[in-house]
Amino acid sequence: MYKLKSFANGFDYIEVQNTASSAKIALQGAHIFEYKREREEDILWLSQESDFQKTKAIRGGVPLCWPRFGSLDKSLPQHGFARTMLFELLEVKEIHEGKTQLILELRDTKESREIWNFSFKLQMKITIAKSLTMQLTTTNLDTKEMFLTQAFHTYFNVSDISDVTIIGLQNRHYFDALVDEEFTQNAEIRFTQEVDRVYQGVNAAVVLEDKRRSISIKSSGSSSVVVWNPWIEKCKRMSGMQALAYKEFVCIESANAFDDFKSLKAGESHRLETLIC
Ligand code: TA6
Repeated sequence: MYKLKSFANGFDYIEVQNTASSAKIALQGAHIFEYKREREEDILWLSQESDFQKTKAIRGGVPLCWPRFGSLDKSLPQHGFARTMLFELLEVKEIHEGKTQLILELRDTKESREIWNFSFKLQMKITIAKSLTMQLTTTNLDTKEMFLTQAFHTYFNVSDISDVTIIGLQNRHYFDALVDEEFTQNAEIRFTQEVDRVYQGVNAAVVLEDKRRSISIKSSGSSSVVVWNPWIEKCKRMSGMQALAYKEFVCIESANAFDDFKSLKAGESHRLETLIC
């Protein structure tokens, strides 16, 4: 079952409910801001200060970083513009009683071409079941080559950040954005300070171990993963976050970031896919 709904301010979203799970997806940014499995806490964290204002990115859920991850390209907003643009809902398919698939699409507009002069098609396919599958396919409809970095900037709900371990990134090289230096990850990741890292050469599932559950994040079309928690001081400076919000989430972001960028010739496509289960 699914319903098209709007908040009082006209912010449109789709509510999905099936026998295995439920979800809410904003048309703006094709932004999944709720995903729950039957009889479980929300898998995704959503800030209590999220006010669902048009053209303002939702804090939490799965913001789409596209056509850039990060802020290296000063001609574009941090993490690109897709997360604040209105996608078109093309299709909702109830595959079976426990699996619902949605397809949303964004095409270039006069506004987008003013800040990023490309014709493109961006399609987000979301499968809501006892697992969550996200497929983001970029097609270069322009005549010139397209440089692309991107990420599913997923905020995972955790019992308490100090109870969290991230497994599967051992021995991977990473860029530490806090000190602009490269390191190698030795042990499993625990949190005792701000962490903002881009891991490269990732080709296996990453596991989020929390006190109450274990979540696997497996990607294809990607070999980079971003791990972020703002910790105490940065959290106080973050927009749309309460001061203690850092305790409640960790971002594990399947990406094409930094060295894992993609370059699409005219007519070429690339799909970034992530399975969360
Ligand atoms: O993915 C980590 C990061 O790049 C952090 O440096 C922090 O800026 C975070 O994204 C949130 O960015 P946003 O633009 O959503 O406030």
